[in-house]
Amino acid sequence: PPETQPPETIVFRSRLPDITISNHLPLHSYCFEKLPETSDAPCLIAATTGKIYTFSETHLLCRKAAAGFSKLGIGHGDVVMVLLQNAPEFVFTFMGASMLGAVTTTANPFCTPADIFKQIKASGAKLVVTQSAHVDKLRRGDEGFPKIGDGLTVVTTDEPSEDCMSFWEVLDSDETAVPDVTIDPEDPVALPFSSGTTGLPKGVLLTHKSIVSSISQQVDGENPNVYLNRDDVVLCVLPLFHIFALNSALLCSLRTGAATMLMPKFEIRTMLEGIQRHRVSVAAVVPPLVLALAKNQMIENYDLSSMRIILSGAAPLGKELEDALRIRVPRAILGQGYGMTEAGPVLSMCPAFAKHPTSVKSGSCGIIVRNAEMKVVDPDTGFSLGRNQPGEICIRGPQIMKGYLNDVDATSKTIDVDGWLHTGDIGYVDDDDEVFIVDRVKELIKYKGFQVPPAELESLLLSHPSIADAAVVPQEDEAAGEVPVAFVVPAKDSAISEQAIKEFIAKQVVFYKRLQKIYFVHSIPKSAAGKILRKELKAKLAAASK
Ligand code: 4UU
Repeated sequence: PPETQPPETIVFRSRLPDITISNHLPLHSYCFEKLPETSDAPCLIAATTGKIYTFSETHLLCRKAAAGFSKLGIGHGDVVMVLLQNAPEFVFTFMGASMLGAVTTTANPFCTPADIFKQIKASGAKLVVTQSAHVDKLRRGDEGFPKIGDGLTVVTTDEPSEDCMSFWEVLDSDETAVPDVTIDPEDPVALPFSSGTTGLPKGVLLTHKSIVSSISQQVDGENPNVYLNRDDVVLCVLPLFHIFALNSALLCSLRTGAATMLMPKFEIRTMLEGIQRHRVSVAAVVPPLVLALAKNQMIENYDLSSMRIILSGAAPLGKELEDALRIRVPRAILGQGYGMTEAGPVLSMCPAFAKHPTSVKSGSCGIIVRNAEMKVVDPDTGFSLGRNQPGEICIRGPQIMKGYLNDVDATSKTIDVDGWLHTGDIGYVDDDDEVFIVDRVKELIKYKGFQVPPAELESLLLSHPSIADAAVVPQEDEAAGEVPVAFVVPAKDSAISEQAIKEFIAKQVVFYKRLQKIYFVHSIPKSAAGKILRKELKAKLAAASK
């Protein structure tokens, strides 16, 4: 027998009691369950046009989208890609696909054609909903890329370009013609891409059950962790292609009868005007947005008295920033949520947002969601740790992903045999069941909350003939939180410059993945197994900045 028996697993749970979760329902039925009562209430507010859709109008347009997609051959198990900035059509597509038992894969419309190509291929998407400005990215003619009109249908929400269809044509369908489909709670409904703890972006299979569970953990029950109601207007300026806005802003609002104000991009003046005009009461933000709100003088000229909840997530929120915003918007409760795409996404949420709020410490990511279990393990031994001891955070519950698409290996490295999902985040649970994140052991870099997978940049760097070896790590940055920087070993006799490398990468990636700095070195530190020792490189950066 081994000398040291693994200690018993120490399980942490929510400070709030468990609830009943209706996760037998398909996502659209669950979200529109209270439709009879919410019918005439505003559901979607398109900030750019000022157009408002009520719940019944939204539901009708989702059904029309479903009927239209069905005519285009989309059915149970098929994949639809949305390549859109925040707009009502995003919602109609996502919910319409759900009604057919189809799956929506979301992508950033500003991604490069190569990124989009990879995602279409990996997900097997048959239909793309986008704007005409992005259609050229889908016309690459690469080997193996489906052609528009031949294996790939493209629908545009504005003027349709040649060989594309207009979204209004799709909506010009008979809503009663939506086919009757049987949806299993275990069927996937959303397929966001995430690099997880290591490697390249992978499709994350989120089922009806997982998303319904996650929404429910946030907003259902006698004392919801996040109390949203029909009087609320929720700011949705973060992109819906990322799980934070999709789940916590849009879907939680649909479920509770709150209105969602959709903004296609972040622009401080438009955002402040929108908050004032539509009396926004709840905002989902990332730390760089907190920074913009806290530091911009313009905020003084607007009436933000309607704001009651500001939920920050997707990256760590510094204490100074937290305090600075509290002074600016004193009446609103500022708190954090902690999420990860693979985790469904929410692991913990600020209890001060609850119907019966309880206090929360500064820097805390809130309390563990209800109906879930959390454990903290020593990253070296895997042994379970007690309170106040930092280790890798693991989560288990009905909300976590089913797995990565077509990647059994990556799935089994992330979700262990006992069903625990390993986050790659280092944190601890304190005496009051509050979660604190202190570090990240996974490779992932977060630029303003956006995912930057180092493996992707490393493989691009290695494709350059003048580069012998390379490693990409995060460097701390005041405005972005983290920026990607590279350690590069030039090839023998090469005199490649920092500028040349930066440009080489910049032309191949979306803006937030651009390398901000190159450090030339003689070798990259690696383990015996050949893994890059990122910790050493990060320590080098930290030492240099002192
Ligand atoms: C420190 O970022 C997200 C999801 C965030 C989210 C979702 C719903 C937040 C609140 C909410 O209500 O997903 P990903 O997959 O893009 O990135 C996941 C990683 C985490 O593993 C962690 O490293 O982003 C980091 N992260 C945070 N770090 C997420 N939230 C936090 C946080 N503090 N509050």
